[in-house]
Amino acid sequence: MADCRPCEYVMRKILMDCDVGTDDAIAITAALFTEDAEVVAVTAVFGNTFVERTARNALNLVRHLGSSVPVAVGASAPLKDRGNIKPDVSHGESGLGTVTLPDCGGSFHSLNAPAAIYEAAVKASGELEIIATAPLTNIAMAFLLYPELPSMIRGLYIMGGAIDGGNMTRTAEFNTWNDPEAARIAFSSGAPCFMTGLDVTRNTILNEDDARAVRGVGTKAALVVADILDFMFARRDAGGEDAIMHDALAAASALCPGCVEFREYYVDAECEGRYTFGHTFVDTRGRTGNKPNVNVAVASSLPTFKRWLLECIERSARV
Ligand SMILES: [Ca+2]
Repeated sequence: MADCRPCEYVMRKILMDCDVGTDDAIAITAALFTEDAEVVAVTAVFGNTFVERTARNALNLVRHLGSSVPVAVGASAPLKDRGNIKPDVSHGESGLGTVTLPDCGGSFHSLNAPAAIYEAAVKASGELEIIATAPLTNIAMAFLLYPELPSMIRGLYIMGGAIDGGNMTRTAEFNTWNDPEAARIAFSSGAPCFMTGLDVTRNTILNEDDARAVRGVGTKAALVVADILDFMFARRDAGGEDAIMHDALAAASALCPGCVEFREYYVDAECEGRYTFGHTFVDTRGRTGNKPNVNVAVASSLPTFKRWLLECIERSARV
């Protein structure tokens, strides 16, 4: 007789490490409403603005969207503090541009971010996947504090770096520039790393039609995302960055099959260098002889990304 038990349906376990952050907020919102994934923890770090604000923004966001996921506060400065860190003005003073979320007044996780990451990994029994859309300080601290942690993680999906170019300097992307030592630790940790860098995120730009489709869904999640997009359009019109979905594409690289194509390369972060500080060296020609350690995003599908994001937003009306 055939075994008629239904296949066991296992939700993926996701931890979001972020510096909320306009595009972080979109990434978190999409992840919360992704069909087969459960966000088990959010950890905050400095980056787009001070960690006190990124953590409060993350907490207000998830509570506003009806999630009880714990939010842990993390690092306020990079591993090697050179005193050169300042907030990224392109996300506004609050980190969320002109978007104001209700103050939930809630409290943070009793553990700090590195301990919360370890706790989540233990609970997930080898199934934890981390989407890191900020400087990698929390992740690196967790790896340093808990040496077995990299082997307990199923995937570490990073928004950061680039094969070519930068947005902080000519050669460095913002997140990696903010803590290259942390990026180096993550890349060399042995955890399965997936790096979605500027090479592909820069092609992931939403427009007014996309914002209208999102807003039309009418839920809290839809309105948050649409309001953030409107802020980005105003920023673009004032000469700033366009509505580039850096962080949401990194989330999609984990959560939306077929959205991002990866190729394995050896990657390291420049921690010194007069002109190349914070650059991610990607050995595309195999000249170093080092074994590939990172899956690097080399192509992405904008239509697939847009469809996924809208599906997540639409699902927010059903949950
Ligand atoms: Ca971010």
